[in-house]
Amino acid sequence: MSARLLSEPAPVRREALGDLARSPGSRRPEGLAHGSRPGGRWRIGAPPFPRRNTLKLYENPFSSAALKVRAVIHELGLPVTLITVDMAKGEHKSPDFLAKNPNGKVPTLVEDDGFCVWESNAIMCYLAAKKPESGLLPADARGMAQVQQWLQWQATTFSASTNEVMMETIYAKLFGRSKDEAKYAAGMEKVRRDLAVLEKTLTGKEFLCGKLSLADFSIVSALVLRTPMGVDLEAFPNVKAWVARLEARESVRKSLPPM
Ligand SMILES: N[C@@H](CCC(=O)N[C@@H](CS)C(=O)NCC(=O)O)C(=O)O
Repeated sequence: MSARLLSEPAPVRREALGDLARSPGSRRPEGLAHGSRPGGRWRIGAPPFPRRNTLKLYENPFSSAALKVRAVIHELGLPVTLITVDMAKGEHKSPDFLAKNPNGKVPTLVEDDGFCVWESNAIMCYLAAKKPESGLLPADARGMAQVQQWLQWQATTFSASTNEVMMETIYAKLFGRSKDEAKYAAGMEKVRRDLAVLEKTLTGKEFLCGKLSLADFSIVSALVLRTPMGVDLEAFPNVKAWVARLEARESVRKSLPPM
């Protein structure tokens, strides 16, 4: 968690992530201001930034769980300091980080008074609650239940399917092992099953809950990596259009991993 780690990502991550890795000299996506002082930090949010940020997101640019939180931060225009956790160096298992999140996972949100939240969906809810007028997490019981339904579906169902596929593509490459075709095929079958659920839900709708909500950011985050995962959306036109709609948003574009 230092300036060096952010400006010079560990070579193993750059190499292993192949076409997702940023080339030397390429810049953080537009909108992520590079902190001028050391500390491995990027500040995001609507300028002008307050002199002192109270929110810090410990994350990694290549984490899909962190991507959704970054997108929501941009969408809400909250000033947050991003701190890159170098997972290749095991920083997420350091005593200092485990004190913030005993799971040793990113993303993790920390406030100046020491308040911590982990689990990306919980972090998004916490951030959206700071700006209820955004409507990303409706306050009415039914609206909230529908958004929560999709957040739970993402955490229990879609993340499991997409993780199986990521393990045999992105992570297999990262760890230098060959793809297990049987596991990949089994994972893809589950991803297609889940895409069919999304396809049906999105019939005649712009967003999963009608209006843009946390549900959209949570679920689309895994599909941003569809190309390296080998996921084809041609058979799911509603999903394809919904992904394009979200990827066209500035908040999502600014959150993409460095290419
Ligand atoms: N359910 C968690 C998943 C977090 C997660 O698995 N993060 C990965 C990066 S995408 C991680 O930190 N992995 C490190 C590890 O499991 O040791 C969330 O949504 O925040």
